[in-house]
Amino acid sequence: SELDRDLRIAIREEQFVLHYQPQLDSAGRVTGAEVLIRWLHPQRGLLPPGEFVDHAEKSGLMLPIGEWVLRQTCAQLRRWRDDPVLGGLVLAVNISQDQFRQPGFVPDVLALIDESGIPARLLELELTETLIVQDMEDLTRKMTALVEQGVRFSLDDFGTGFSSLSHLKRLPLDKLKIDRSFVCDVLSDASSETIVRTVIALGRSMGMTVIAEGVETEAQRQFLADSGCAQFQGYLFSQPLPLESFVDFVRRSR
Ligand code: G
Ligand code: G
Ligand code: MN
Ligand code: NA
Repeated sequence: SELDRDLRIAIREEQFVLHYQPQLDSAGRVTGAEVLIRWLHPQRGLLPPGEFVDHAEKSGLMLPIGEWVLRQTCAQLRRWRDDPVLGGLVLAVNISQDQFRQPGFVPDVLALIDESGIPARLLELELTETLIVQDMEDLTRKMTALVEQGVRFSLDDFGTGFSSLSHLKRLPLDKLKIDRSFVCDVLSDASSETIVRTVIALGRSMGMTVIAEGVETEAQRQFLADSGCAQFQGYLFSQPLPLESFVDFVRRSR
């Protein structure tokens, strides 16, 4: 298809850019960002992932794209390494199922970290529930190999899939991301409120950091903070930003 052909060109010519959505702690300090890809299409302009990620996953093209994202992220962490303000920021990268299931995933990630000379603890990999409910054996082995080197894992969109408590217990996860569908009506829907409180308590009791996604109002942030949520991400603070704007945002927040 046309999209397929254009994506292959995009990969070859590196027509992608990364945007960074700030993540903040309860004191309002930026702890890092989620890295989100956009396609700078020569005719159609800046395209969000919704326009191409599904297609790229179906046609296998998310593998080279995902590798590019990881490489760029490590390069960015390297550029910030010695900066007193930017040097400690954690960058979280979305990992697609196919990408994680590649036999070479672990050595590839470790090689990227090694080549770029960054502390592995600054790289966070976001996995989805769909990914973690399959082949626990392979999953645990790969995650453990990376965690032993310092890489961190978060579970994205938590609460929307079918992961169970035994998954959470067995996997070396550092962070739970409460899905924004619960956050958006946490103050208006009793069951969302219960889910949010329960997820926060669960994560904390298992030693995980809990982050709320899609925080749009101060009232939501306050409720989440009062319930013990440690980190926040959403339009209340910032949309995903181009690099320079993200750096400005971090410097202003200090
Ligand atoms: O950028 P936006 O806020 O529209 O992101 C939509 C979704 O696209 C995200 O929730 C995420 O799942 C997906 N996405 C964004 N960047 C990447 C990426 O680099 N790799 C993968 N696999 N998915 C991404
Ligand atoms: O990986 P994930 O699908 O969670 O990616 C985050 C997506 O959520 C991105 O598309 C981002 O633009 C979007 N997003 C981030 N913050 C908010 C928010 O506060 N409200 C809404 N509606 N969407 C958000
Ligand atoms: Mn994500
Ligand atoms: Na999400």
